[in-house]
Amino acid sequence: MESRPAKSGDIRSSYMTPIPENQQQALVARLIKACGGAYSPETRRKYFISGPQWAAAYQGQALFHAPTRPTVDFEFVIRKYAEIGIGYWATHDTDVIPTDALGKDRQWEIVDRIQKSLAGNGVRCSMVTAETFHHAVWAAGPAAEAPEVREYAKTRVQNMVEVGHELGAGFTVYWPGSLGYYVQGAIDEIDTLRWYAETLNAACERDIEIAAKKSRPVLKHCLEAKPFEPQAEILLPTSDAMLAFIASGLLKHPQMVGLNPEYLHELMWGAAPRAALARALLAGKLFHFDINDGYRLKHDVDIGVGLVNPLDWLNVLVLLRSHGYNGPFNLDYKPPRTTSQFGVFEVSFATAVDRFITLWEMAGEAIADPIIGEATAALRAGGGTTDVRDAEAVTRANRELLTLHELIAHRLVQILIGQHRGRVFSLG
Ligand code: 3MF
Ligand code: MG
Ligand code: MG
Repeated sequence: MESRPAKSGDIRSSYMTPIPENQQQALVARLIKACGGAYSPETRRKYFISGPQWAAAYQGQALFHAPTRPTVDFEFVIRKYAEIGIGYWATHDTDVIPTDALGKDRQWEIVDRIQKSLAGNGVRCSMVTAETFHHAVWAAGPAAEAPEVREYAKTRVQNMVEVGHELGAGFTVYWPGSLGYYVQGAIDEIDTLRWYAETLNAACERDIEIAAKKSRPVLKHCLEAKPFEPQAEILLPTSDAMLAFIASGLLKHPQMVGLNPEYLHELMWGAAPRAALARALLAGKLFHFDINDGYRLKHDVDIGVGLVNPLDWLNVLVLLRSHGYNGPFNLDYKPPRTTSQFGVFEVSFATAVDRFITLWEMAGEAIADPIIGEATAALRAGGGTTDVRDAEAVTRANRELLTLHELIAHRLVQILIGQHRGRVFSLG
């Protein structure tokens, strides 16, 4: 490519001649190939990574943003996921079934088409979720005061349990996004939470019935918390709030209900996602995990995994690998508005999967690293002292060992940037 001369003294201002529209995809394809480090579709399929219908079909719209990409259907998304090597697919009911067709014959015709599309591409449905936040019927939330709204909510979650069994899913997720309020004092929090529990109870009971009929295991019912959006105040804003809700006595089948934490949803309120995940693991409730990235105390920016906080992500995966998490990693992010429809699959999903795999394998390296291993063992051995009632003696016994905390953190950065394998940087 012919370059125009750079402005003096600034190598970054060197720019190319315009690239005609019909050459842009080739440029993107050539540069993403030049990046290297891509895994084969066969390798990618070895991981329990799921691609949501809504993430791939996201058109770049938001409150202040018009769409930047065309609509795409599930046949297209499933085929593209298969080509990349994303072996699992997840969907909301209304991502694929129009609201007025839910529960009707038209729904089952669509489900049949989905089954054909999945089978034809060797992709499996891992998770289904009822959308209880977007349609006007949810204006006052899925557990509104009016009984007919709540009865309708029950039919929606029960219908999705049925669709999930039909599609062979193992998980169903609930993001009660609109369970909350904008203005103060109009709704009763306790009644609302009771009513929401009734909806989950209805879903679990229908699940038990269908699973018995179909000789399938019951689904894993996963609650997903988000601290802000779309309500101003949210009744179950964090994964911890949801753990308390599961244990509150309101659920008839609490053993069927666990969590689908989302990395960014925890980060958004200022939590350490790793600690939130640890608490879910301790409670035996880490069923499903939405993976993405973003910033603390900002809105739900849904950036691709590892693009903002790769070091934290490495540590998250060390935690999950060390403690045997074996559920799905669901790519719940939004390809940026600047990414074209071509880019969504060529760049956005392919690289999200590859960053995840790289970080997962790196986490294996961190777990096996002899330096981290020895440092951790030394910290756990302590210095040894005879009088454990003597604060000064206990402090002295550990004083030098505690430097290992920072040494371990340094080693993890070395692993992240490849220095543990001898990557060196010129001092120029
Ligand atoms: C919103 C979300 C949701 C949930 C989904 C349930 C649209 O911030 O994260 O994605 O994940 O509704 O799976
Ligand atoms: Mg989200
Ligand atoms: Mg999510």
